[in-house]
Amino acid sequence: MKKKALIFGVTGQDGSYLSRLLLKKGYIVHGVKRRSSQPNTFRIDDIYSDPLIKKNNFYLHYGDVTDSTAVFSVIKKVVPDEIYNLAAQSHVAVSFDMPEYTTNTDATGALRILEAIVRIDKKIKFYQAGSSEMFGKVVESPQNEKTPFYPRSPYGVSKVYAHWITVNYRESYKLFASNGILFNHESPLRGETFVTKKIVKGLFNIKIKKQKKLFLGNLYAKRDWGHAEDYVQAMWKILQYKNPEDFVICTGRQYSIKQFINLVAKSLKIQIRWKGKGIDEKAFDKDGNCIIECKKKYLRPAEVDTLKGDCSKAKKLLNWKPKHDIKSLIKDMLEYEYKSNIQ
Ligand code: NAP
Ligand code: F7E
Repeated sequence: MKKKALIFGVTGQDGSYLSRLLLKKGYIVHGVKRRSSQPNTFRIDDIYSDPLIKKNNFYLHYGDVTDSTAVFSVIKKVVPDEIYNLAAQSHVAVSFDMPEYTTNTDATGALRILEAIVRIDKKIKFYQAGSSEMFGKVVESPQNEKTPFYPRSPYGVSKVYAHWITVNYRESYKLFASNGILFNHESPLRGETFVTKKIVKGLFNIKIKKQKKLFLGNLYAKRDWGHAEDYVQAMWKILQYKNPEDFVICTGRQYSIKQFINLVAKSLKIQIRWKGKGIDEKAFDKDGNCIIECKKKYLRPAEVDTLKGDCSKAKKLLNWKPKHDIKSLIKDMLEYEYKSNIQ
């Protein structure tokens, strides 16, 4: 019998990579998408036309994790072997503007799914998409599964709730419920308002003279950036492990936003010169045109200054390690921009 997976958040970056991975592994994949006034399935539309993917293995259902009835109904209808909860208002800056909605989706959303599992079938395995944002104002470096949480945003706080409610349901009801604590992971399919995609797309457009300038916020935050393709492998491995446990997934390398910009500019053969300090720092091209400027509106009320993970546990117990590094991530993201622009 083929395994059945149900993905909440199927239309997002990770949802699309995970769908493809599970279909390749022979799963029947069900995904939950939200109703929107325009189609929001651009990241998964090609799955239907992929000749390597057999028909009748991929199904979409309407739903929303803020709606208990919808959550319960879809789980009751599909009764999957595995549920991946990737659904989230995932933008940290937006979570300061919409704290209540973020909590309802990112924190209580996980609870709604767990409650439905308890009532429908306790054998359903559950993956919760945890985040390095839970470490926030880090108390040690690098961060591992034992590092205490210190979230710095409504998003981070919501993810901490989702983490602990997952642990609590695992311990209370003996569910196979696991948390992946994933550090930033990017791809060509990353949402356009996240910093890596904004930089790659912005500098590419500047190179081809489609755009004059890129506006950013804090250039000195450091992140441990991986590739989504590697990280969805880890999600799957976490649910195949013999016990339900929590795992940090990361690369163990960190770069600042400014270093990331410099790497992308180098790949595009744009020579840049930095001038000024703080919010007045700017980047100029070789002709003296200002191509990057900082704007206060992109600064956050509280920032996560530095994140760097230690995934020794995942390496040892899951035999997982990232295939991509920062250079191959940037290469992949730039190739996508190139292909999108020559079509
Ligand atoms: P993403 O691209 O923003 O995708 C989020 C998905 O959740 C989308 O399909 C979105 O639907 C859906 N969604 C939002 N609100 C929902 C709701 N109320 N009910 C049902 N679905 C809802 O995020 P991602 O980068 O793929 O990340 C996947 C998960 O991992 C998220 O939970 C995120 O918080 C977490 N995470 C991400 C990273 C990272 O670096 N990417 C790191 C750690 C953890 P629409 O398409 O309709 O908006
Ligand atoms: O910001 C700085 C910003 O929005 C990274 C989500 O997937 O990863 C992601 O959260 C850094 C921050 O990602 C801009 O201040 C500068 O320090 O790309 P980001 P994030 O906040 O780290 C975690 C692990 C998740 O779980 C989240 O769901 O870049 N930054 N200038 C900027 N950030 C943005 N977005 N836009 C700027 O213009």
